[in-house]
Parts: sequence; structure tokens; C-alpha cells
Amino acid sequence: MADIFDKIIAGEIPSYKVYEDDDLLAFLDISQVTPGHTLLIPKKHVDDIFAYDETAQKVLLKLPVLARAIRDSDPTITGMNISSNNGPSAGQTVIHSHWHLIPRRDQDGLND
Ligand code: DGP
Repeated sequence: MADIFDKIIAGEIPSYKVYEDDDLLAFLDISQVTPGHTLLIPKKHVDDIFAYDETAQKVLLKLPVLARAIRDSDPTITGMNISSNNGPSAGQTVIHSHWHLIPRRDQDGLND
């Protein structure tokens, strides 16, 4: 059964796309923890990191490239939280593997 991210990939649900190639898609998270909060996903449906194959693993090489591009797009971004919840017991709510890239700014106060 198609999950919500499959529908975003298919264009059946609108999203603000940040990056796309044959295997990967990045788009803004609907609930922005901070401005620019982005999700990076493999287009091929894999539930979680435990199911990664060679195609899904391309996400892992794209993470630092995308992180740098997001940071470089906004001079106020000075850090970034990057994480992935794997399995409902870990807080995963959409069962299609995804990585959160959450820009951080000095004003967020995490280094106070
Ligand atoms: P997680 O809790 O790690 O499974 O994160 C799922 C994320 O997916 C959550 O931060 C909100 C986001 N999300 C859920 N539905 C949609 C949607 O329809 N569009 C977008 N852009 N993001 C969504």
C-alpha cells in the first residue's frame, strides 16, 4: 500500500521540493521544527534503515552534500541536526525511510 511519501514522490500530494534525482527526493517537512527542516528519502520504498539496499544507501552519500547546500543557502544557519527514526518504537510515524535535516541557528539557544 502506498504511504504518504510514495504519494509525494508520485506528485499526488504537493510538497516543496529541495532536491530530486532518479533515486532520491528531498522536500520540506510539513511540521517545521526550524525553518528549512528538510526530509531526504529514497524514492524506492524501504520501510527503514534495516531494509536498505544499494539504491537506498545513496541517501547516505547525499546527506552531507544536501546538508552543506542547505547551510550555504542561509547565512543564519550555523549548525544542523540530522537524524532518522527507524521503527515505531523509535518514534517513526511515516513508514518510508527518511532523514530529518534540521537547520540550527545561534538564536535557537542550544549552545547557551
Ligand atoms: P517521523 O516522525 O520521523 O516518522 O517523521 C515523519 C515526518 O513526516 C514528520 O516530521 C512530519 C512529516 N510529514 C508527514 N506527512 C507529511 C506530508 O504530507 N508532507 C510533508 N511535507 N511532510 C509530512
